[in-house]
Amino acid sequence: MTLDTDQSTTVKHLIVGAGFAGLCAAIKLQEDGETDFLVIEKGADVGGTWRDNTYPGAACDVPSQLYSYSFAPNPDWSMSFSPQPEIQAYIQKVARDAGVLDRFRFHTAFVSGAWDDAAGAWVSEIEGDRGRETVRSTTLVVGAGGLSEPKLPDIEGIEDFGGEVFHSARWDHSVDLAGKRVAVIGTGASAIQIVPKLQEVVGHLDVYQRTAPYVLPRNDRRYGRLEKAALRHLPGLQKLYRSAIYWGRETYVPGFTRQPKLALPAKKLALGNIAKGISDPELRAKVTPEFEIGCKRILISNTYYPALAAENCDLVTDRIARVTDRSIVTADGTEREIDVLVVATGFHTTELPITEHIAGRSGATLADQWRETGMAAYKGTTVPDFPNFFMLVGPNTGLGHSSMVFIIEAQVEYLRAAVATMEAHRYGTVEPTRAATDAWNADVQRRMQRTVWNTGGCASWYLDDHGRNTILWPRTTVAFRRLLASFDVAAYDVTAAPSVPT
Ligand code: N01
Repeated sequence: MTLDTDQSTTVKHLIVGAGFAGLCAAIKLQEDGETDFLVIEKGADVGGTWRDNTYPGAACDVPSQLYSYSFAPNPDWSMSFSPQPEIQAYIQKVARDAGVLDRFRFHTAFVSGAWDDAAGAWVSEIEGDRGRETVRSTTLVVGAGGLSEPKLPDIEGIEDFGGEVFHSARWDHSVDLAGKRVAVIGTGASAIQIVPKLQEVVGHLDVYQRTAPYVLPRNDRRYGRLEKAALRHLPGLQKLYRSAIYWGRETYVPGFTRQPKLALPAKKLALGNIAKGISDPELRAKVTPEFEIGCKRILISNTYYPALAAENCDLVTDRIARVTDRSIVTADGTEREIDVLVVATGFHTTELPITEHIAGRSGATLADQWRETGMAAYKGTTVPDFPNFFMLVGPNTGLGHSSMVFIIEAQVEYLRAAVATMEAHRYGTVEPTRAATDAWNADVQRRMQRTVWNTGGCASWYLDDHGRNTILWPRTTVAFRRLLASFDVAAYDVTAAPSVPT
C-alpha cells in the first residue's frame, strides 16, 4: 500500500467489507503473497451480518461445522447450530490468527468507485475517521453482503410512532423490554428467532404476520464435554461431521426444489411442528402456509409456535393500515397500543444500494446496467464493462439450503485464480465478455423456471420486481465450486499491463 498524499492511497486490491467474504478474500490473497490490499469496513469490527444482527435469539440455521471456513475448523462450537456471539467470536479469531488486520480500516465507508480507463485502475472514494480519501487500485473486490441493508416497511405513519422503533438488524439494546407492550412486524427467519425470546420477557406481544412461513423442528443439540474433546483432538472428526451435514443437504434439498413430491416429508414435518406447538385450531389455521414448501426460505424453530400460543402473545393476520403515535391500526379498524415496535422486515436484496455507486468503463453504474436485466454477472462474480471487478455473494450465488461460506470460498478461489492469471500473463485488465455473461445467465434463468422458488405460489425476497430470481443458485454447490475452480480466460476480454519504464 502506498500513501500518495494524506488524502490518496494506492493499493493493488481494494476489498469492501469485512464479513465472511471480505475476510476470506484478504486471507487467501495473503496466502498467495498478494499482500498489497486494503480492506475497508463501515462497522467497528469484522463479522458483517454476524456483527450487525445481535437481536435476542440470533443464531445460525445452518450447522456450524458447515457454516465456517473449510480452512479454519473450530472445535469449540458449543451447539450444533451456533448462537450469534460464538459466530462473531469465531470470525474475530480467524482474522486475528491470519495476521491480516493491519490492513483493515474500520469505521470507513465505501462512497463510490469508478473505473478509470486511462489509468487502468479503479478510483474509489472512501470516508472514515481520516475524512474523505481517494484509493486507486488494480482490482475492486466487493464483499458488502447480500443481506446487509435493512428494508423498512412502507407503512403509513410509521415515522410518527412515538415509542421506540428499530429494525431487527439494528437492535437497540438500551431499550428495556421487560413488561412492555411490543409489536413485531414480520415472520421471516429473524422474527421467528426474536419472538420466543421477547415473549418470555415482555408484558404483551403482537406478532404481525403477512404470510405464514414453513417452520421445521430445529434439531439443535449441545456438544458434550467428551464430544468436544474428541472434536479437538481428532481433526478428522470435524471433517466427518462437516461432510455428513454437507452431503445430507446437498443430495436432498436441490432435488426437492424441482420435484414437489420429494418435498412432502418436509411438509409433513412442518405441519407436525404446528400441531405440536399449538393446540388452538384457529391459531393453527392462521400459521398454516398457503404456498409450496421451499418457495420461501424454510425456517427452523422449536420455540416459535409455543411462543405464539402463549397467553401474552397475539398473532395478527389483518393487514396493517397505519401506525399512530402509540399504536398499530389494522384494516379491520382494530387499534392495538404498543410501547415498542420491532420491524423484522428483511433487507434490500435485488436492488443493492452499493450498485448505484460503482461505475464501469462506460460510466454507467452497476445499477444502471441491471435496471432492465435484473442483477446478472458472469459466474455470479464478474461483470462486463467492469474490468478487474469481483463481487462476492453476487447475483445468483445465494442458497436456501446450505452454507454461504462454501459459496464465498468458491468465489474467492476464482478471484485468486484470476489474479494469478493476470500476474502470469501480465494482463492489465480482465473483463468477462457480454456473450459469456449472457449465456451464463440464460442458463441460470432457464434452470430457475422449473424450481419451487419461481412456481411455488409465493412472493419472496429471491424475486425481483420482474419476477426473476436473481438471488439463488439453481444447481448444486458442488457444481458451483467446479465451475469456479479455475479462471476461464477464454470468457474474458483482456488487455496487456502497461510496460514498466526502465
Ligand atoms: O427477512 P425476510 P428476515 N408489512 O425478508 C414481512 C437470513 N437470515 O430478516 O413474507 C408486513 O425473510 C415479510 O412478509 P412476507 C435468511 O437468509 C438467516 O427474517 O413478505 N410485513 C416477512 O415475514 C433469511 O431468509 C438467519 O409476506 C412485512 C418478513 O417481514 C434472510 O436473512 C436469521 C412487510 C421479512 O422476512 C432474511 O430474513 C435471520 C410489511 N410492509 C436471517 N414487509 C439464520 O441463519 C415485510 N414484511 C438464522
